Amino acid sequence: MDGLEEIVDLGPGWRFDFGSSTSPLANGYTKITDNMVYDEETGYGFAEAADGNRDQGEPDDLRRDFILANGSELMVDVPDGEYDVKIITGAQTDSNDTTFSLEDEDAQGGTRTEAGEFAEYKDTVTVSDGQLNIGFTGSWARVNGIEIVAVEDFNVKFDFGSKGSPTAYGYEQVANSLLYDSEKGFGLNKAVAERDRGGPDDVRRDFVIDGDYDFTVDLRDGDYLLHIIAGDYIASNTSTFSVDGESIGSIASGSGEFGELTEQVTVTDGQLTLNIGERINGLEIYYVPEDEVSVDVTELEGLIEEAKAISNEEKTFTDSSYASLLEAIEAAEAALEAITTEEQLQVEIASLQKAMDELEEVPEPEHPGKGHKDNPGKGPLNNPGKGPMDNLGKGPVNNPRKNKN
Ligand SMILES: [Ca+2]
Ligand SMILES: [Ca+2]
Ligand SMILES: [Ca+2]
Repeated sequence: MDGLEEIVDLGPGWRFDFGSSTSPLANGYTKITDNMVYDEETGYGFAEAADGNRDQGEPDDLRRDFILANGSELMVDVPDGEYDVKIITGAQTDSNDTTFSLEDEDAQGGTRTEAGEFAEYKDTVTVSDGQLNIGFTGSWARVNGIEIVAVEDFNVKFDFGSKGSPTAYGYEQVANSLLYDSEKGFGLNKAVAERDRGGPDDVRRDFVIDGDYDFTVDLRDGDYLLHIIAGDYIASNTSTFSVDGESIGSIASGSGEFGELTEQVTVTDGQLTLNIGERINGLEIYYVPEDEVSVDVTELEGLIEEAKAISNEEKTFTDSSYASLLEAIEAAEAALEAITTEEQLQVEIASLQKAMDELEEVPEPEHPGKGHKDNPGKGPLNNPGKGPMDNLGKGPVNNPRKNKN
């Protein structure tokens, strides 16, 4: 890239462009050369210097240059967690094969590519020792680029349009004739029309269009934010969008205007299918990690168990005070799932404790005869063996273990 070009922020993660110290660096990437040995300060590099590098001039800054990595190991310090790893390998003027392994797992890849072909291998790996280790073998083992992105930072961007128009940097191209196949992992359900208006930018200038069509992308199950861009530089437009048969909204725009729509959706079968009416220019998909509760709720859990162990089978407490306790337990259990701050936790604990403290005992009957009428044999005083304290394991209210989620 030249000195005037703006550095593109490709998002969280590690993106390495392999090559020589003088070959061009792909925008948004970090250079790794063949003799860059790991050091703790940078947190990445080869275990030992690799076999050399080449620059074949084409097809782009990332893939034109590579290092020869047969027998080499790349080390990258990362926080423990799950990572998507993408290995980009190939050569503009030679056939190629590259095999790799992540964290000493089984070798993968190795598909032979011919001159000008490039392979992109993707896998997900768990790192639990603070360092991602990638080993390479193969008669050539060229490494052109590597991308490492935490699963919680997953995102993918699509630029729709004509095959010949430019694809926005950092986006995957979806040409109007690109049909879904499982190897690629995304595509349309049928060929549709396209237009390229030449402006205002690479995402918006071109789009695909049809009255009713699907765009499908393979995704891990989970929640995602969809950010859709639609419009036309020279015409007004109304696009409608739905997922799993349910509308997620529409974008209406005047001539030369572009609208955007952001919606959260849930993927449960490994695939998102977006049904589209009319134009779509761009689509960005961001994974939404499950909210991790950062508050320690152990104290509230303990109090809930304690509260649930209080039985009113023997009518020890007034109906109204016991009903209040049951309500408080229910509220506390719902709060366990929703609490995000220490302050909320203390409010919930105080509220449940109050309901426990305010349990009101039924006064002793004035005439013992009343007890007889009701079946004295089961009364708490007459038959302690069947009293509430000995019955803890049986009723649902008395068995906190079965109610824990
Ligand atoms: Ca490791
Ligand atoms: Ca490269
Ligand atoms: Ca586009």
